[in-house]
Amino acid sequence: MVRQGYLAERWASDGALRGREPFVPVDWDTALDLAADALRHAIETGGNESIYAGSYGWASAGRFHHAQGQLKRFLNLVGGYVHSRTSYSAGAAEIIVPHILGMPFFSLMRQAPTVEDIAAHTDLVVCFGGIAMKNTQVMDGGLGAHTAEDQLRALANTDTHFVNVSPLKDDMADFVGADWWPCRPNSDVALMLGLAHTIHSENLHDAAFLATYCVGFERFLPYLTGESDGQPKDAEWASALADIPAEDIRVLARRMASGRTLLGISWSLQRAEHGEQSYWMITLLAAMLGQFGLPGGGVAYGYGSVHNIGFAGRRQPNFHIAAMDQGKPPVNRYIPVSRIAEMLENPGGAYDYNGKRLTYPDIDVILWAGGNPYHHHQDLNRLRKAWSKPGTIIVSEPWWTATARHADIVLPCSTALERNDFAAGSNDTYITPMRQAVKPFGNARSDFEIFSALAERFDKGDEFTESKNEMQWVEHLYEQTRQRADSAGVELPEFAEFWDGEQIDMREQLDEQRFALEKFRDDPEKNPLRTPSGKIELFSETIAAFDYDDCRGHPMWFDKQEWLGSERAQRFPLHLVSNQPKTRLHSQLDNGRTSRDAKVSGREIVRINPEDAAVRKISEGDIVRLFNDRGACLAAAVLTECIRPGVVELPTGAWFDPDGESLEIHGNPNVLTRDAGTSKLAQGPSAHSCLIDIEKFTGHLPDITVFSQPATQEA
Ligand SMILES: Nc1nc2c(c(=O)[nH]1)N[C@H]1C(S)=C(S)[C@@H](COP(=O)(O)OP(=O)(O)OC[C@H]3O[C@@H](n4cnc5c(=O)[nH]c(N)nc54)[C@H](O)[C@@H]3O)O[C@H]1N2
Ligand SMILES: Nc1nc2c(c(=O)[nH]1)N[C@H]1C(S)=C(S)[C@@H](COP(=O)(O)OP(=O)(O)OC[C@H]3O[C@@H](n4cnc5c(=O)[nH]c(N)nc54)[C@H](O)[C@@H]3O)O[C@H]1N2
Ligand SMILES: [Mo]
Repeated sequence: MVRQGYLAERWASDGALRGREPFVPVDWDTALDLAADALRHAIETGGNESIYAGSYGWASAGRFHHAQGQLKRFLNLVGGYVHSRTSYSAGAAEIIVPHILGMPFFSLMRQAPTVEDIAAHTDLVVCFGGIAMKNTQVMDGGLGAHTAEDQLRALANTDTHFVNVSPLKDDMADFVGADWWPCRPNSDVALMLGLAHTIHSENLHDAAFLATYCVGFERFLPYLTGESDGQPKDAEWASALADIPAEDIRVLARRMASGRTLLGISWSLQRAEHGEQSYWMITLLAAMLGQFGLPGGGVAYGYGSVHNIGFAGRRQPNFHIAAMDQGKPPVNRYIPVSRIAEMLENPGGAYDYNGKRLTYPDIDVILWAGGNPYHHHQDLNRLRKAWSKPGTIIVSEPWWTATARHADIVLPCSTALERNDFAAGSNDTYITPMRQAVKPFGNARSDFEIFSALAERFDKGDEFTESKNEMQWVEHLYEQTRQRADSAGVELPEFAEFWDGEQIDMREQLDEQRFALEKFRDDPEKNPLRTPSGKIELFSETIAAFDYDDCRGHPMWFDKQEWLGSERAQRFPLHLVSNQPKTRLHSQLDNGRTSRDAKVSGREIVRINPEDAAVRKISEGDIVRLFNDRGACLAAAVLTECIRPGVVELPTGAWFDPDGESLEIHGNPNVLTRDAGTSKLAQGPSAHSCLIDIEKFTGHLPDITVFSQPATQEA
């Protein structure tokens, strides 16, 4: 499908008509020729730096048909593209963690204290952001067995006590029997500081641990005590910010210091303004307790955010599962992934990022495969405007998502069910054959076929395919994996046997790992961390030297633009939690039955405390309008005591369905969320800092349009 105006005028056409003009069906050769022409034009006029293919998104499991992998391999063969760094999931953590703990965030979190260790050793688990069961059914690359609930149930049957620090009670399963601390969203750092203050003032901290394994506690201390700024960060101070009684904070602090304590922190805390601070501060708090590297102690970073953190145990693959080689990127230009709207708005504009001063490229072509920016990005009305600027937008998608609707050239891609492949999660012990279940629908092609055909148009077809077809590639990647496994002492069956069989569990063949922080604790001289000091950096000279006003040399509380304690709350008095949806993965299959059955009057559900509903005369099932100065959307109200007053929850993933310019009618929270970097350090997304108001919707309720095919016009 090609947008009508684009077919007539190519890149000279009006980009503001994206998503508003009919599509014209064309054959594959025409579509691919148009796409190749647009790329060639971009390369000739602005160079490969004018092609953006950051192409963020989850797509589908499968080692070979990895959408971005296919796209990037193709573009690297024709001179490269501007790519994206870090993720929407953990953008802030990915940058701060290497500074303070000297390892990549994703390695750190895979070494979270195990459920078995917690059951055997831990007295108290304090989880900031809970352990939301809804999130544990998911793992990048696919999950072999969904065991998190059973594991957590087993843990709940021990003497371990749980505290759920979250605006939502059901971020912790009922069967866990946790104490619920309904803190104000985004106040966690203040709460952690309050806990730290009690621990320090009552001399309950582990001074030996701080001296041996950490640097910089003494540089942080004057801030904690208030010596440096006149404000002690004591329990009273924390209580006023977090809305948790000061006495509870003191009692919990003492309890934390009296036994084995594990602190959990979900990723959501860093998807917020100054999101870096929560990860730094929890590290500091745990360092004061001195239990890093002890079984069931320290911090579980991202516990419960996806399945395999903590629930994966110590037996994890010690070799890499093979993937299609993406080649060497000829262009080394990138943006922090969530800065896309800003990049499109402001070519040449300068910005700070992790100690660097960078400028935004001038983008002429966007090429997207395997993601849905009209799902994942914040402030979608802003994105929509910025999205009108490039000359050409090409999207490979199986479905008529809002992103496909906002493209010039839509390349219909097959789904995982229509292809042959194999799956293996990133630290899972399973490898699973994915045999084609049905033939591709209509004229759909796989990304491999699409990018092979594009590569041919640049005389790179054979280089792209290496003269292998789908099944040959699948076998090739599996065999490569088998060899790597073999070198690591894991025996996998030959391809034919694997392909005809069920999924394979390697667990029994894998050794129990000893985690990096355990080895560090055993011998910090021999096994230093890869930080400048070799120790845990409670003060970072590196970060301090960046001289950022929104991220200093040690963790601290920053006032925020957007939370219940800010001035803005007088205009928009409700904090919006736009968390991950229960009934789908992001926006995927929102058009499917499971997701649609969970909606009310065809709209996504917004949960609201009965107090907040009563003031606004909102009743159960009412259609309501959520709004702020960035946008507005409709949703169906459900009243619940599970959410603290002043907070509402509208999960992500309802397909963006704008009615004109001012109202989204389906319940997509990203027309409301804030599109700003966490800080100059990480420039991560900050969706979880968002204020809104709600009112009963009394207008005529428009029909959902996003699940039907957009208008087409014959050529
Ligand atoms: N407000 C708010 N926004 C958020 C978040 C939040 O907490 N709050 N969370 C953020 C996070 S953590 C994430 S990870 C993002 C997720 O954002 P995305 O990963 O972009 O969301 P998905 O819906 O998984 O998009 C994947 C798309 O790929 C398509 N697809 C599937 N298989 C294939 C394939 O084989 N080939 C091609 N070409 N396409 C395929 C699917 O149909 C779907 O449209 O959202 C972010 N957005
Ligand atoms: N079912 C399902 N599971 C998923 C996904 C999905 O789309 N669907 N997506 C997966 C992906 S890509 C990711 S990145 C992970 C994300 O994992 P998380 O980031 O952990 O997920 P969220 O659901 O955004 O947030 C978890 C909870 O944190 C709470 N929370 C929000 N803000 C605050 C705060 O300021 N303070 C405190 N204390 N709590 C807060 C919210 O109540 C929310 O329910 O989930 C993964 N799991
Ligand atoms: Mo994510």
